[in-house]
Amino acid sequence: MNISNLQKARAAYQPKLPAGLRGNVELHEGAPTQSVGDQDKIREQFPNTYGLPLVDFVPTDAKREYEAINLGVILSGGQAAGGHNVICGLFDELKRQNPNSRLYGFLMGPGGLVDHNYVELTADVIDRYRNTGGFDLIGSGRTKLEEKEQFDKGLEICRKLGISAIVIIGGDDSNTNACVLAEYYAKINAGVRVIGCPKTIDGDLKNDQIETSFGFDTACKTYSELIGNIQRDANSARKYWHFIKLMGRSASHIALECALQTQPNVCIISEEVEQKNMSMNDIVEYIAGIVCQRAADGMNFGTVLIPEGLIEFVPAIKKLIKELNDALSCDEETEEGKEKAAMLAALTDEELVAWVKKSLTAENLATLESLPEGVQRQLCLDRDPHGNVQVSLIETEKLLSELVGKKLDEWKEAKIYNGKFAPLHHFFGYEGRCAAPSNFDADYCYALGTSAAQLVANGKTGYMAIVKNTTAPAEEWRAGGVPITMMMNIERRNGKDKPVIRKALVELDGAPFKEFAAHREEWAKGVCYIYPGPIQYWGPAEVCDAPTRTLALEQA
Ligand code: FBP
Repeated sequence: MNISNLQKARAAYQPKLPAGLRGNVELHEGAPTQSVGDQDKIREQFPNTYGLPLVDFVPTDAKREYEAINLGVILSGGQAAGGHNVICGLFDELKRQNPNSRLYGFLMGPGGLVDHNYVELTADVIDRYRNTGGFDLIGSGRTKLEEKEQFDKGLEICRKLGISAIVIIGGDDSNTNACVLAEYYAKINAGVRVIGCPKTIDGDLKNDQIETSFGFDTACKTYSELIGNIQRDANSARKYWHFIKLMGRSASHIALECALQTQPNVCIISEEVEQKNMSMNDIVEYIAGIVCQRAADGMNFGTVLIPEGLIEFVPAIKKLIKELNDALSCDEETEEGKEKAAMLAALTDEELVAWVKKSLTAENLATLESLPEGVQRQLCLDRDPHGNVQVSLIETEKLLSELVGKKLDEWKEAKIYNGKFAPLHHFFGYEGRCAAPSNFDADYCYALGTSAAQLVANGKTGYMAIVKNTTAPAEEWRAGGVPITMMMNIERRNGKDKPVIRKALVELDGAPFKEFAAHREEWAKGVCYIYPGPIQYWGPAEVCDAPTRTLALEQA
């Protein structure tokens, strides 16, 4: 196998395990739990997995015999650095407990369970993926495990392979589905337990029990390195404004963390835009104002960080998108819906744009027409498989710089501004999802995998593996499990009330945002850039093992 020197050296890295996960452990159970909201409804839908206690693992000298078991593992959704280490942790702990245990990987996400595509993960395979980024060991996918038929198909393959537990590594939706699957298997006494693991670079799967989702640390450090490099370039050439969009489907945690790591001139936080009911024009004027002020101080350069999900948080655009989704949706289970789908399919792009515009309210039409033509067309024409507007395809970084450019032209005419504005655009997303995991993610993920194996060995189902106290040295981290129902509430999704894990958006009264808000004016005016440099794997702990600023501020 062709591997880089770094990968070779990194393969030998032994992730640091918390004391509470080394060797034999004892499980301590807390009091019964409640869901975070809608307790009666959640209890009703999860009679077998509701109200379970929180559990902690503590080291013990007591000897314990473990039965050999077969376990299946699934990677679900977007890639996040450290996924392979979760699997390595699972594998090592399973084999430590009983060398006759076996680990199967379902291929290309949850679909692998339903379609019976799997591979046995043996030591020689596992060893090639230790401390590596990516999900290529078994692949990932976005099939949603929601239907009874899927659960039954999954059970067939579990029975065939003698699998008595499945670990699903995914984000909030995948873990919600893991809980539904756990409940179903418990209800029919299938003898298959289901455990989840908190993954997503977006950082929005966190709460009182989950300090952070894995992958966030590595992704933010990778983007921050790139932003730092760009800032140094900007400060050297002094002639470009860099508009940088950062991944994160909905919440702005990544943009906020990168701002804290690099101190850019501007960073927009979607949750603040929504709370202040800001229009696109408000955002544009805010950025243009900073460009203008810096120009007056002789600095025709700077950096602007933009979260990927921004435009869905601009209240007027949110309204417009809702109306667009309703106007273009076709319920193909009804005759009427089928006719509508056929009628829309027969229209040319031009006709479809005209049809959409005619069906909008005056207010939403005005919002649509305030946007550049290319974006208008994207909003009217690009649909995902569910018929929804594909907001993530909109190049918000270009949209904003174009609107800022126009505003500056107006201000130039009005003699308010007299600078040069040369924008450049970047989108950092896929660059960071599969980077070689930072020490934090490598250690955290290995501990999560070990913890998941312990939950299985202790007969738990409907739990997510957790590791807490993560701002302390890894030795002092505490591992355990949280019942997934504890994190649920009822939300309206696609017109239906559904039990889901609550998504964590940026809290405007939280310490990370407050820290950013306290400094942004100073960062806007000056050159306060920080250049974090690349992730380091060897060296002083404050360089190699430091958690994200978000985690440090939240846990302070
Ligand atoms: P998960 O929530 O599944 O971890 O994925 C997050 C994410 O990386 C988002 O940041 C991004 O918007 C999206 O996935 C991109 O999806 P895709 O990989 O399908 O292009």
